[in-house]
Amino acid sequence: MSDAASTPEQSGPDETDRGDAERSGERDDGKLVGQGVSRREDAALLRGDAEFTDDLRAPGMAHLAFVRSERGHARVEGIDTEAVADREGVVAVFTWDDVAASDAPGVLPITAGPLDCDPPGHPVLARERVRYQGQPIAAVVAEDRYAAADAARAVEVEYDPLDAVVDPVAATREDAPTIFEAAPDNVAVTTELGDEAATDEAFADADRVASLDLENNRLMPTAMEPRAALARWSAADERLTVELTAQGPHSQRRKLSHSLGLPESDIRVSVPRVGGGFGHKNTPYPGEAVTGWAAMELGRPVKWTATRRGNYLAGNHGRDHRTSAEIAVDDDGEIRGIRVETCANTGGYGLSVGPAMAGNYGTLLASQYDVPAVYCETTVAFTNTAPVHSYRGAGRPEAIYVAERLVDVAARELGVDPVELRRRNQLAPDDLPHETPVGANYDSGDYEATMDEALDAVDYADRRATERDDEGCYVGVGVACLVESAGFGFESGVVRVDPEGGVRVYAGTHSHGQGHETTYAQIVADELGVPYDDVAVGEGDTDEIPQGTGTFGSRSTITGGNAVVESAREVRGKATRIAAHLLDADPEAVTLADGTFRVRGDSGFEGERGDSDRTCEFSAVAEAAYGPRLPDSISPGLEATTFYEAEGTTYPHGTHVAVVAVDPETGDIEILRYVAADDCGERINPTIVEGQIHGGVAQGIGQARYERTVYDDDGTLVTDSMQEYGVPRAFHVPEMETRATVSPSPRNDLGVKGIGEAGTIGAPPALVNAVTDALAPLGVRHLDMPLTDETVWRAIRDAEKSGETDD
Ligand code: MCN
Repeated sequence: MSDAASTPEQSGPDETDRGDAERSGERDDGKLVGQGVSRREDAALLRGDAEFTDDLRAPGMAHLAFVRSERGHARVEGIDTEAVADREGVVAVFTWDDVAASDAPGVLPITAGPLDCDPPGHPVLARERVRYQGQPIAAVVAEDRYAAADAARAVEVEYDPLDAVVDPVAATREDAPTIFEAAPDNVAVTTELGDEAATDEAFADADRVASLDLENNRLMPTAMEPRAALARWSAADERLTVELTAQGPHSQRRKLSHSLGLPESDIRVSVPRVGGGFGHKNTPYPGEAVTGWAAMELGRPVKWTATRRGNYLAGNHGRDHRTSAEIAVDDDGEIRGIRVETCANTGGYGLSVGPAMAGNYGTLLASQYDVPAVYCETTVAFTNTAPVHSYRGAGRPEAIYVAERLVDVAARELGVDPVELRRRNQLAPDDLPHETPVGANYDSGDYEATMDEALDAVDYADRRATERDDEGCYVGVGVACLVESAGFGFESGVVRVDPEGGVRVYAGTHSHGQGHETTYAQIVADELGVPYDDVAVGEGDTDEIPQGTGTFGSRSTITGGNAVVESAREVRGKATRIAAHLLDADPEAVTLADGTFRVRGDSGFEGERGDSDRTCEFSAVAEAAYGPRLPDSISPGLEATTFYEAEGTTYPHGTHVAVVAVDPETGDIEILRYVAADDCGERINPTIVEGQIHGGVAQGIGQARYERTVYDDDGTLVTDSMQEYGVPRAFHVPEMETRATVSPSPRNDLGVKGIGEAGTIGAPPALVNAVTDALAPLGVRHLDMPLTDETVWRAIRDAEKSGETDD
């Protein structure tokens, strides 16, 4: 099989009688990699034994609560802390003046590349001005969390309100209030990708142009566990330890170091179990920095846990794009070009979002197609809303939504089937690797074969033939093809064997629900030739792990997985040399399987497996590695550290198909079928891969159907609780089926690509394409997400009314 070839595997309701192994497409080569091994982390989670940050306690611990801005944009004229400072149980009340009087810079770093302006960073407590509702103004530390919360509520803040702007397009208009003096037009940065002149030419030459204005709705990440930190200062060691909930301990340590003015070596960050991150725990926040700073100031442990409202107000939000997009096509269906102009909201201080999002965003606008000319201009605007940063997909769902909606609209205008238009333009396996006009370089895959997997599963042709079901509901089928990028940056992987033969694996990534403890153990057990149960996996402690980048962008398996496999290979090589020494054999003749070294057939006696009777256990080799009997040529110890960087980005792909029935009376959408066919290269654990797709699709359904973040014109968050914000519940998520093709990536040894974000990328365009397909007979061309019952009902009513008028 060539690198680009694909092998279909399938699972789903119609496969349940085929047994678990076959159902999840497992390999049958005796290796753990490829098996749907049950997640070892789940037992503790299910029993309630797992420890999250808020479960941690420290002797003498005090509790911190924030006084948050109730205004979207205002000057802070005064903070009256006197009334609460003497309250029983209150230990201290801090404002920016206290931070400024200390050695700490107290400002969160700007983490991304160049902006078009140079605004100040995000102060950990407000300096004179607040730029979004929820921005921390003061911190109250008390003996218990209730006293802290009550006192924080009692602190009086005097504001001088300023005009606010919450919409990114409005923020760039001349009459908009200025948020940072350094950016008078509120533009953080504009980016361009692709060749504008070549794209204009392609549009001029094309037979037709279809255009679409759309909004990618703002989302509020809703991890079960809100953000939290416990900080301890050791006066003896002059060292700060911060336990917190995050996606990458080392990047958190770096950011704490910047804002607290402490060298990284004086900070230990340790991340216990994390109850979901979804991208929003990968960025620095005032909460963690102030908790660390307060622990240093007070010389006692301080804990802070965000409330749900605090998390919604001041945690990063996601998406929030306004886009005008065009696609140029010839009458025979050939796509000639894509032109996109996007205004992205970066909120009050979301300084790292713009360039990062434009990077993940513009580069994927060609989706799976051979598009000769693509041009994308992105304007990133400051507004008086919470910072906007990465949320599962981080630019990729926004890009694929634009591309896949455009293809559907073009198909409608050409009068061709949307699948046929996709087929006509999809890149073939032989076209790969392929560099797109916007700088992506796709590695491998058979896009059409993966699409056919999904289409076959829903009997596409039959579905297309049905316009209304027996109850009069409009039936629609939506197809979304996706390609995404995964595998950025370096990662560290350590494999350490203790003198008794136990294997401990460390990586700089951090699982917050993805199951690395299981999948890294599968990889290392295979590579070392030791039992799976002998391999333990640790992530999350900067004192244990040399350096790391973290878990985001579906990068961990590609970077962390390949880092640990390289270390395991090195350890195995050394262990084999030690075994050869113990067995008095040539290392070339020594094999390792199931934790036992054997000398291959030179002793006269051949065992059943063709091996000799000269054996030694892995544990004996481990003991010898730390003992006195090693020859001079072998150094003591049995461990290896790898800093791995992939040869290039990988590009997972897939096709998601939704079949829906829309009730014309209520606007309700029933998802009749949802099929996700994805290709993430070699799968380490097909069951975990399937779980990742399920979770992502559930979140994608949330975006497409329910989640709408609403600010009023003053910058007050209206949807500040789960009563107002439509997080999907279990009964909103339909049964879904997964199919898989396997096109190994040629860009890393394991042949893997990422899978953590495919669901959030595929689901929104599949669902919106399905609903607009269902309502096409009424003349509905496009609807912005979320497609709530009301949105759909109004669209049907409006269409019916204009139909009546036309008649
Ligand atoms: N995997 C595999 N074979 C592959 C690819 C992945 O078996 N070819 C497995 C991995 O070994 C890992 C899991 O699937 O156990 C996800 O791997 P990967 O795609 O490498 O993604 P990451 O581990 O880097 O996770 C990041 C990704 C992102 S960006 C978000 S956001 C996200 C997500 O994963 N947030 C999550 N999945 C989440 N799942 C849970 N439960 N909670 C979150 O917050």
